[in-house]
Amino acid sequence: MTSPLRLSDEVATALPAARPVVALESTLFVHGLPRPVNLEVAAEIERIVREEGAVPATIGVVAGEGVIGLSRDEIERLSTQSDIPKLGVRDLAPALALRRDGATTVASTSVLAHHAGIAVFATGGLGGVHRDAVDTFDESADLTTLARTPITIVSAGVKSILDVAATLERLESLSITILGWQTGRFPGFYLRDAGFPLDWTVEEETQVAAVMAARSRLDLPGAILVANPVEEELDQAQHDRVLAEALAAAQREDVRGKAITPFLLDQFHRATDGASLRVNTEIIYRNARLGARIARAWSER
Ligand code: PSU
Ligand code: MN
Repeated sequence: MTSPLRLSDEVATALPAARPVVALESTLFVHGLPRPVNLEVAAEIERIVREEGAVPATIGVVAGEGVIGLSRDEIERLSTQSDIPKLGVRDLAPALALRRDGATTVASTSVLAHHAGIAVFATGGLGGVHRDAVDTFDESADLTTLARTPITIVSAGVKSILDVAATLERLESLSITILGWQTGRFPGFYLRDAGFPLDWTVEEETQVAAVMAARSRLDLPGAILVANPVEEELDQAQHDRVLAEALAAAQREDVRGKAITPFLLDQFHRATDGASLRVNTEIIYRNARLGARIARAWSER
């Protein structure tokens, strides 16, 4: 059977040579960031990964091909076209079969990256349990997918738009390892501390690589989440006010399903006059840098 994936030349050369590769997701810049900065950010993430001595593999679906290492033109195609679908894991097979374009989420990017043999993935914030999940059952497929996908993912915790306490409970039930990067507190994306302690803290990239090796020796099925807090957080009072407004707007406009995360992020970007966008891009850049360093530690071990 032929592989459903297409690797960029750079990635195809790096992987068999065990050189460091960092997977990056496309939903982040296609649905999570406004135009035209999304395109700049997508390019800057790759530049940072390269600066740290690793190969970037931005992942998405183009004309029915799962692409591991989108070209500049393909990133532009996904970032500027309207109506690019947000593809979860359940959408991958139809998108490939029907030869569509699509952006991949944390969940579907993890699956494709792992399939290609990539060990480290850097993103912004993980999806999780939504605040009204008791009524809506809205829990991101990021969680259940990471429970069965052995990849190491660098993220600034989960977005504070979610029910963080419930998300942490689910991460525990699903046996997803969490390592606080130089912190003992779980970060809340826009905020450095979402208000919950962590059991494990790591100080160095080599420690993360050692945890990855131990996980692999035990043949555990799940992901390792490296929780990397942002340095300059959003003003707490502004955060709480904008969040309350954004949640009310979502309810008023009856936004549901996979539209809710992009909707709330967009509300934040508008209501904070760019402040949340600055924090958001900073988070992504920091995670890309750390992801590249972890990928290096992993390949040098
Ligand atoms: N974090 C961000 N921006 C994003 C997302 C996360 O900073 O755009 C995206 C990721 O692709 C994540 C998805 O997998 O939101 C979660 O969506 P949902 O809640 O519908 O599962
Ligand atoms: Mn959802």
